[in-house]
Amino acid sequence: MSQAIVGIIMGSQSDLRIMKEAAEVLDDLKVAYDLTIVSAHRTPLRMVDYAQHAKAKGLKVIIAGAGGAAHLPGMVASITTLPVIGVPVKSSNSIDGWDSVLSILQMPSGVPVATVALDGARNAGILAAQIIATSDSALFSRLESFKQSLQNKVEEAASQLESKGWRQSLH
Ligand code: RP5
Repeated sequence: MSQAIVGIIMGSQSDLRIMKEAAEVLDDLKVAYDLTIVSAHRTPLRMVDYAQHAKAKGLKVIIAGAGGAAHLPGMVASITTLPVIGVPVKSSNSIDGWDSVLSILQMPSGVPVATVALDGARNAGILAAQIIATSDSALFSRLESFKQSLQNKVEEAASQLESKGWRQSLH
């Protein structure tokens, strides 16, 4: 396994069902990552330690997911200069998900967190890969193939729909 360049962290084990989607897409794109639990509220000193040492251990991007009062991405971004992608998770302590979206999204000027959609861990993984691909041409090519596959799927579905008609396409 090569050196991790993306760090995936989450506030609780209960976030893994969502956050695993970032890991899965990074596996597909052959981007090395490490993944662990770091809680802003329950292990604040572990969070500080993680953020302070992230660059030195070789990470280039951090993906941080949390639910409810989701302070992890913003607090990590306040400590490190690495880009941080925040994933709002709809969790057991969420009111409706907006609480975690707004906790991560509404950062003060000077401390950005690139916030993806509610439970949008897959997009966080893709965005992390895109950031790294700006200086990795092989990864850039893999991402171009990935984008092409998205286009192909829609075009195949459209031509099937057009040839079979919408009633048949429901089955
Ligand atoms: C947040 O509280 C975590 O990120 C998780 O989404 C939520 C619930 O945590 P658990 O009570 O399931 O550990 O800090």
